[in-house]
Amino acid sequence: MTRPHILILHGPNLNLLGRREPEHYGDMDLAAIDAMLRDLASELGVAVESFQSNHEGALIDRIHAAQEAGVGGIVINPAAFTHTSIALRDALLGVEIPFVEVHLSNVYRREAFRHRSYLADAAVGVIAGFGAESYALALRALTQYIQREG
Ligand code: CA2
Repeated sequence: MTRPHILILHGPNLNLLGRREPEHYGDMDLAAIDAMLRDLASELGVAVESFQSNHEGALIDRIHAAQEAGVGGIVINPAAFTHTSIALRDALLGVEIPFVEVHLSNVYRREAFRHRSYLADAAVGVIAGFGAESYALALRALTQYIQREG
């Protein structure tokens, strides 16, 4: 059996991680998070690929390409698009790939506009507030979900 393939998507401004706002987002930069996820993926027996974009359309194109490539699951931190993007929601629903929504910060302890997600009710689950560990928890949980459901 081939290893399940999981796509990690990072939304806008996450390329700035590690440089500012460590009180919300921790001090790891995106390259370190992706490296941590690659190590975890080999432990879990899955393949991961990461992609970051500041552009809504580029993230949507990547989601469409994931379907063509037979990706089995998506871990996505949609960043600010969480709170604004019906287009991202439609893309994720359109490809029918199970996904987990991830946030570094606990968005429910922050401004009210961060409490609304256009994706959460369509996700397998949501993990928020554990910094970089949120991604690791999501990858573990999604791997188990795919193994169980697939
Ligand atoms: O907590 C999260 O992971 C967020 O998705 C991060 C988004 C924010 O808009 C969401 O409400 C919650 C912001 C990502 C921006 O990251 C930065 C990192 C360093 C410096 C500036 C921005």
